[in-house]
Amino acid sequence: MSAQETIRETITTHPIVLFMKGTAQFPMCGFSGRVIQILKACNAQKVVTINVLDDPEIRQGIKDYSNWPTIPQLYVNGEFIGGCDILNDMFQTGELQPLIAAASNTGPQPGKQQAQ
Ligand SMILES: N[C@@H](CCC(=O)N[C@@H](CS)C(=O)NCC(=O)O)C(=O)O
Repeated sequence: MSAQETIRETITTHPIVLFMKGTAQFPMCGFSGRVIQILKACNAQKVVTINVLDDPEIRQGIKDYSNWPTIPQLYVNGEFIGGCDILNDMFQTGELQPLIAAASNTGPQPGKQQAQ
């Protein structure tokens, strides 16, 4: 699977995906760490994080996919929302919270059987 296919599959399978440097537990960049803080403040659930430092093709591929030059990058329901500055602004204005709340309630529910 190409990097572009992997990215497309990941962001369409999971409602909230953050491409970042490091992990949620150990961010390796202040911008990525700030976005983790913002997502926690929004009480985001089911966040999938992708550490771009693990894979140079994903690191470049996500920039090509979104046509956005930097990491972190947040996707909600398959749509690129923004990087650290945009998310910070959206959080301050209160625009981000309902978006994250809605996405946190979408997708498969743990422990519940999917309809056949
Ligand atoms: N202003 C950016 C800050 C993020 C940023 O500047 N990221 C840099 C340094 S971590 C980056 O991704 N550089 C390209 C790279 O490392 O591949 C934002 O709002 O997200």
